[in-house]
Amino acid sequence: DATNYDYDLIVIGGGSGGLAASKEAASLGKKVAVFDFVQPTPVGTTWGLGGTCVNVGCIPKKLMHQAAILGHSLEDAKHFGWKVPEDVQHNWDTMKNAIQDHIGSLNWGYRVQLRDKKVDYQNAYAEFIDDHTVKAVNKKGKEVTKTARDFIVAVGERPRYPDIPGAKEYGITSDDLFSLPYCPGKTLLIGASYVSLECGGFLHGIGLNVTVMVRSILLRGFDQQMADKIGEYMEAKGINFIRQCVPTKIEKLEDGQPGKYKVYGKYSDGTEYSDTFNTVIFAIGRDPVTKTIGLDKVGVKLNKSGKVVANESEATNVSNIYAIGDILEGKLELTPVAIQAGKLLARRLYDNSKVLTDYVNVATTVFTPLEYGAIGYSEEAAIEKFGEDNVEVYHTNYWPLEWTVAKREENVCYAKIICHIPDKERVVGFHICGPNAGEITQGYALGMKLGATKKDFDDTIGIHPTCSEQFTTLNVTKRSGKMVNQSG
Ligand code: FAD
Ligand code: NA7
Repeated sequence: DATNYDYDLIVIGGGSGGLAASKEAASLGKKVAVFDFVQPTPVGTTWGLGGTCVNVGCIPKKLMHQAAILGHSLEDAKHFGWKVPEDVQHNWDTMKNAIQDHIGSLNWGYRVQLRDKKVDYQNAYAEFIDDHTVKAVNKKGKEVTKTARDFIVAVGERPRYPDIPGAKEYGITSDDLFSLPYCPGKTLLIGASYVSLECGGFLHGIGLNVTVMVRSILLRGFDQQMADKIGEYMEAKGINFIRQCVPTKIEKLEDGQPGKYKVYGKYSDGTEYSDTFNTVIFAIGRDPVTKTIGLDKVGVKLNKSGKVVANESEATNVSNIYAIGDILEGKLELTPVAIQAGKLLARRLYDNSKVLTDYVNVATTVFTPLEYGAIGYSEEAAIEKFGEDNVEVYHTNYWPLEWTVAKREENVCYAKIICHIPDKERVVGFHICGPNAGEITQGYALGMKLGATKKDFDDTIGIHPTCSEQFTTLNVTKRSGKMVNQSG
């Protein structure tokens, strides 16, 4: 109990995972504190309670994606009889302010929830002094020392900067983009992570000139056929891709020259690249912020990249210190994963639960202009795991009904499932490129969690006319080499 300590539980980090864990522990009658503090970005951006997802992740990015979709829908609308003015324009400030207002209401909501649940929230940066004590410093430099029996570390990650001249002075990251006080204009995104492609997608969708600089492949770790489809679609829509190229230097230009910054790069064949941009965004990966919080003092094991090494119960090698969310080694970096881990960990700690977070078959969606939803194995990972002969891939192109009258591209949208033949053709991978991919994929995630086979998919009667029904009628195997083009 907490008699010898200030709290039963101190949670470091008030993001997706930390808030879920602290609220659950408090609901179970424990005395809980959560420390959350946002270190400003190099250009000074900062934000409120709730972590990455709410402030600089999922929420603003999905809303900006929606802004881009609406623009696209205006084009479609003409074909459906709407008279749309020719000079439709987007206003960055209107969008940004509306989204920031919504985020502000979410920040406030989290504070209220913590207060209602009697969680002691402190807007202060915490670090370990020993395995039962943290020191926390607030914005004004005021320091407090607090003790607890248990600790959950949920400090998340922050964007990485390359080690090149001008990077931190002139570049920004997704941490700055969503609250940028001016329209970014002609923009270069560096990196081919989902963050880069999503931001590039919506910036282009609201009418900006966008370039993406790719070092090697798109979306490392994701199914590469799907990644290439996303890239082809973005390129066809007018986004520039600079491939096999890395940045080497950014310079600020004198007024009067086009753009504000000159970016230099080097292609893999050694030739030089340069162009001018109004905004340069690094999206080259994120690093866990675990190295400056005293974990070394208490002996919590980190791997080379600073991720916390923990077991299937999210327990670290120090018996009263746990870790959840993006900082966990080898786990998925997604908000619902962090929330589930936080909630279930609190129940195991304070309610005798034995239920572990199931990190398998978690569905995810990349909100690029052509959305991409996925569950389970990529095709290459399935082949590596089960062997090519044991894997059957069923696939089809499709043309959403809504796209026909709108005269959008045929045979761009694509659906495939990957089946493990010796296990009754159990579906081990699910992939879709097309509109509303997130909404479609979520439902099938339940099927896969319950162990659905190809036959189960076939036995399911579709909803007509939808895109999702493609999955109930898949009959062409990739192995057959048959055409999968469809019209209407
Ligand atoms: P965070 O939410 O990052 O919370 C950590 C908190 O701890 C932060 O508030 C941080 O400031 C604070 N902190 C750090 N150190 C200290 C300290 N020493 N003391 C006190 N406080 C500290 N996921 C999805 O599921 N869907 C999406 O669509 C999606 N889109 C994304 C888009 C972008 C651009 C990004 C960057 C991420 C996106 N994610 C998405 C990932 C998602 O945001 C993360 O997986 C999730 O926020 C992880 O939660 P967490 O609790 O581990 O960490
Ligand atoms: P990732 O997945 O780590 O991707 C980082 C991207 O940035 C990737 O395309 C890298 O190219 C690229 N990169 C990395 N360093 C550089 C430099 N120095 N210059 C240019 N390009 C660079 O990003 P996230 O951290 O956002 O993703 C986190 C998780 O989300 C990840 O586990 C995924 O499974 C899902 P590369 O491919 O290495 O050549």
